[in-house]
Amino acid sequence: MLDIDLAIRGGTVVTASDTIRCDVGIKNGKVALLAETITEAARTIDASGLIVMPGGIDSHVHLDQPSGPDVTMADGFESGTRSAAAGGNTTIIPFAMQVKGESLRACVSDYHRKAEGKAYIDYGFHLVVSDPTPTVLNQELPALFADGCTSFKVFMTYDDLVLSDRQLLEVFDVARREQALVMVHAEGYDNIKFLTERLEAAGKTAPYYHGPSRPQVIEREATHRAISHAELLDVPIMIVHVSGREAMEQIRWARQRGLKVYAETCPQYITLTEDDMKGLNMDMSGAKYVCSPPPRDTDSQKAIWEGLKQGVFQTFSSDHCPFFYDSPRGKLNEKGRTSFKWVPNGLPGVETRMPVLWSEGVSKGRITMNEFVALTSTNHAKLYGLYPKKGTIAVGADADIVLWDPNRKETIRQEILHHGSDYTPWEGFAVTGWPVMTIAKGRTVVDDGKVVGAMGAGSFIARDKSPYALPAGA
Ligand code: DUC
Ligand code: ZN
Ligand code: ZN
Repeated sequence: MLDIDLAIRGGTVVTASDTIRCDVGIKNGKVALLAETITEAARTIDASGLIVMPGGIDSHVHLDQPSGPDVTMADGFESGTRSAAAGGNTTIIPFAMQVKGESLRACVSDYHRKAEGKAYIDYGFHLVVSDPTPTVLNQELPALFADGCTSFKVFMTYDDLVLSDRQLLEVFDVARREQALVMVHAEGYDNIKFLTERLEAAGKTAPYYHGPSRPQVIEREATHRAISHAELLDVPIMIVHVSGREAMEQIRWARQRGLKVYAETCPQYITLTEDDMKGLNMDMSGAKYVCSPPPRDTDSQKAIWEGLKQGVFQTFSSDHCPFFYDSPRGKLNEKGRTSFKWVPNGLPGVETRMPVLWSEGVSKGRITMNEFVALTSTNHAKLYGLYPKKGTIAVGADADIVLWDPNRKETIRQEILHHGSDYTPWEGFAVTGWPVMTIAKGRTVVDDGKVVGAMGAGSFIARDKSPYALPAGA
């Protein structure tokens, strides 16, 4: 006798590969039994009419990140994981961002302190390498990979983060040697700086001009450059937050050459356009939509959908990077009011990622339910060393599950969300399909919008080395 703690009964279980009518039995926080009917359990949840899916894994989230002297991030680990859980997620992977001149190890210890006892759901850390000193490259990175932070991000832009081509090669080389997965922010520093100065000289400083300061050609050039560096060293890379057709063409080209180039896109690139940054007649409200790369146009949205359907993208992440709008420490900081250049880049979206993709993708017939699970959960687990502990519903896996009502209609509004920001870019956006219960390690965290889980129940997950980070010629 198995002594099941919890049975989820009557639902349709959907994984990345299967759609099955069965009950799910949970014991000690893990899936213990899948059966046509489970009759005996200490507790039962009726999931009739609902879809039972692996909880979302959002592998691109920023929390409690240093954002310069004038700006504070709107979410730490408490509100960030609460909001994530309310949006159907059971794991997130935020970034531990090295500030230039700091030890990366000290930075990770600092993030452990920030997260300890605060999280409602499990979390890992990607590293951000902004200062690849010999100590970072030869000692700190290998030690941190061994501690379970098995992926890192590099930036090709931003004064405080940009790496030179030589530095990119140095860190790619370490990634290859250590089997770590590299995530690349592909936008070129000099190109953006050049256009920004031109725009400012012409008095074009409203938030709207954030878009023209970094057109697709800049993303395309950097994507190509990153791919070329990766080819030179035979190291797999993940191009994050791809915004449109031009970068996608580079990714397709790379794959045709046999290169291991993975790609991620985000809700902003299927639902927003650069016109959102105009706000109301070029007022500051366009700042709410300032993120990088910027949202493009409707043709780019069409391209991203092609990519989602054709497998160009492995992951659909939120790039949750939450700032306040109406705050002197947010989008409307004093300098931000003088130029788009000072408006912090990023949008809150960890809670709306899954409803937006379900509604626009599954409900509108563009992708299947199984593709939805792959894009929001399973592929994140596989790429980032969490599979099969997470990212699927199978015997032995963590009981990280979302119960989803495919027919529920909601209108996204700030007042129903659980994040720390004072706005959502999707205010008034109507969706069909909504998470009605989030279960993490067998415990209910969110029940119909109400947070019932315990702060601190989520823990740090040391991730395995990614099998997807093995060189093509290994
Ligand atoms: N890149 C991100 O990944 N998030 C927010 C800002 C940025 O440039
Ligand atoms: Zn980025
Ligand atoms: Zn990001």
